[in-house]
Formats: sequence, structure tokens, C-alpha cells
Amino acid sequence: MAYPFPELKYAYDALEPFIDTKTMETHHGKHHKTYVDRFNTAVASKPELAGMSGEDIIANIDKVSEDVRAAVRNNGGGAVNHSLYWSIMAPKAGGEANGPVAEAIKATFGSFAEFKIKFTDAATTQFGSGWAWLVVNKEKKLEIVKTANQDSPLSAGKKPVLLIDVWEHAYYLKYQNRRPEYIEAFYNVINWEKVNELYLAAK
Ligand code: MN3
Repeated sequence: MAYPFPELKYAYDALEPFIDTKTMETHHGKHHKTYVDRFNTAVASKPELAGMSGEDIIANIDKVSEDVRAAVRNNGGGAVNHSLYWSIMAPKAGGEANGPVAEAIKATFGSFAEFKIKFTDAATTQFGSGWAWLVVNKEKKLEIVKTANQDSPLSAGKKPVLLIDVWEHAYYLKYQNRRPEYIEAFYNVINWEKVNELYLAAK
């Protein structure tokens, strides 16, 4: 198995002015590339993991042999999380949710505005490096969770449909310490079409 380093479906400058070109270049071309390379190195010596997708490995992290588990958790998580993060963003996107996931958001949180408050709060209050997520949990309900470092809700049996990277490398070049401004900007680039696709698959 070799976990793929995905091409972006948009140019590095396509998410301007919300996510800046330099951040995209470094984040995708350097940070993500490094996670993918280190993940592939970590699993190369484990034939039992060959044929499993990166997502399956992260979902079954407890079964990964202990000598490589930390490397797989951190770098495999970094590989899988970033691939998903790029896919749920797009140029000329954002705004309020639409489609089936919008119905589920309304049913779960009361309104899109209430969801936005709660998701923003999770992203703002994740202490240090990590992610905030909208997931479909084991009861098939939407839930907002946050994780530290490169941990994924997949490891807890939850299916991500939306995620925001709140590591400083995701925003520091443009926003410095102003994480809330980056989070607010992120809502302008959410690819709700992809989020709907993930939601329907998770249900
Ligand atoms: Mn990142």
C-alpha cells in the first residue's frame, strides 16, 4: 500500500482572500506531503496493513502493532485528515449549508446559526494543535467534536463530514494569533456539495 498524496482540485491561490496562497503552498506542499511520506514509511514494514486504506488503518488504530502505532496515528492521521480537509473546501463556495446535511443540521442544532456558534466554539477552544469536526456518530446523528494533534474521530467509530484544521500552520502566516478570524473566514470556502456527499455516505 502507498497512501496517495492528493493533487488539489483548485489552485493554491483559489481560496484567496480567505485562505492565502503562501499558507496553501506550505500546508499542502510541505506539511501534508511530509505526513504522507512518513505514514508510508511507517506502514512499509507491516504487510498486515497492505491493502487497507489509510482511513481503515486510522479507524483500526488499536490493532496496529505497537512499534509503529504512534507514527501511524500521528502521520497517518495527518495524511488522512488533510486529504479530507482539502476536499471540503472550494473556491466560490461557502455560505449556509444546503441539501440533506442542512436538514440534519437544523434538526440537530435548531438552526444553521446555532450550529455555526457551536462549531466555531469547538474550533476556538481546542487548546493547542488539533481539529474541530462535524461527524456522524454511531447513532447516525450529527455531532460536533474536537481532537488534539492529528487524532481522527474515525478512531472512535465516527464518520467525519466537515473539519477545520486549527494547528497554527493552518492560519499563522495570514492571521498570526487571530484564530477566530481564520475560523470565520473558513465558512466562505466550505464545499457543501462535498459535505453532503460525505454525509449521505456516512448515513
Ligand atoms: Mn494542517
